[in-house]
Amino acid sequence: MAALVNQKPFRLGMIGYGFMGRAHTNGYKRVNDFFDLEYRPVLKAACGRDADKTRAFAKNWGYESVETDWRALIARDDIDAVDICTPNNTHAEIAIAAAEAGKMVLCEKPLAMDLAQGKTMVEAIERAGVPNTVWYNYRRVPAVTLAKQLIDEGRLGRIFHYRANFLQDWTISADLPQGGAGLWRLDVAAAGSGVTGDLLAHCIDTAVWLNGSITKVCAMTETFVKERKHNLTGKIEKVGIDDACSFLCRFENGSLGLFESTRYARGHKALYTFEINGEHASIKWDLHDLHRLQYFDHRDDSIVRGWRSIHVTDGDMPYMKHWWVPGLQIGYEHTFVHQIADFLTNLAQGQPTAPTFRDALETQAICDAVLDSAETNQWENVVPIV
Ligand code: 4PW
Repeated sequence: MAALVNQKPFRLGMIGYGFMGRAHTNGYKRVNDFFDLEYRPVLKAACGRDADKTRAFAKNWGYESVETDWRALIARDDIDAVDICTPNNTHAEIAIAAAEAGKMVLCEKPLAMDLAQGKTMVEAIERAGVPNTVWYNYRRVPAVTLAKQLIDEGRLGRIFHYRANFLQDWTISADLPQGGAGLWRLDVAAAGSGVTGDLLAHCIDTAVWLNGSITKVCAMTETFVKERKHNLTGKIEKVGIDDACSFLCRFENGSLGLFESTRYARGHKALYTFEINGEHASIKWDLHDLHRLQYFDHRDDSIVRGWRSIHVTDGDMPYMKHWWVPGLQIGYEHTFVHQIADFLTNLAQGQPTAPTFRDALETQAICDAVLDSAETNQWENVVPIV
C-alpha cells in the first residue's frame, strides 16, 4: 500500500493583494513543487481593505477565505504566519500586533518608515520570539548568491570598491498623481521616502551582505517634480519623496562605495547593477541579465585573462539543482520561491532566515543616515546596530 506523504501545514494569512502580494503568493504556491520541505504552505486567507479586490485576488490565487480587517486575520487560530505586503506606513503596526499574537511574520521591504520605528518592530518580534524575515529578495538570485560565495571564499582578496545603481523611469511625467492604490510609493506619508527606501534599500541590503557594514555616508537627493495631485485628497500637494538619490560611503572593511538610484533615468525600467573590485578579482551583476555573473580574475594566465560571463544555471550553483537542467534559466519570481524555501527549511531546523528584522534594521539605519546627509549636506555616521 502506498504511504501517505505527511507535511506540516504552514497556514498563511496574506495581507495585501498588489504586485508583492502576487509575487509572494506565487512563491508559496510553487515552493513544494521544487523543494523537498517538511512544511507546506496553506493559503488560508487573503486580507485587504477593498472587499471586491481582495475576493478577486483570493479567487485567482486560491486563498480559502477573505478578511477585510488585518486585526481579524491576526486573531484567527488557524493562521500560523502573516505576510505583510501593504504600504510601508502600515508595516510596524501590523508586524507588532502579529508578533504579539504569536504569529510568524514575513514583511515586505523596507522594514519600516525609519530607524526608530524599525527598532520598535525588532523589539516586539524578538520579545515574542517568533520566526521572521524581510523580503530583500535579490539576495536569492542565484548569480548574486554565487557572488557571496566567491567573496566569502576570498577569491576577490581585499575589496577596494563597491558600486551599485538602481535606475527606473516611471515617474518622469508631472501628470502622474501621488497616493492611493499603485501610487503610494510617491506619497511620503505612505512610503516614508522615495528611491532611498524603495530601491537603494535593495542595493544597501545586498552590499552589506556581500561587503559588510557601512560606517558613514555623504548623500544628495532631488525631487524633480515638486507638486503632484494627491489621489486621496484630490488636491495638488507638495511631493515629499526623493525622486533621485546618490551617495558615497565608507565600508568597515576599508572599501569605498558609490550608490545611485533614480526614477528619472529614461530608458531604464528596473536596472539594478553592482560591481565589486578586489585585489585579485572583480565581479559585476545586472538584473536585466540576472542569470549571469561577470567575473575577472587577474591571476589567470595573461593570454586567456578577461571577463568571464558565468552562466549560473548548473546544478552545483546556488539553488539551481532544484530547477531544470544546466543551461536553462530562471527569473525574478524564483527569488521569492527561494526565500520561502529557505524560510521553511530554517523553520524546520529552528534557525533564523536572513535577512531577519534585526538584519534589516541595519539597512534602515543606512537609509536614515543617507537621508540625513542629504539634508545636512555633510557626511553622517551610520548608527551601529548591535
Ligand atoms: O522592491 C522594488 C519595488 O518597489 C522592486 O524590487 C522593483 O522596484 C520593482 O518595483 C519596485
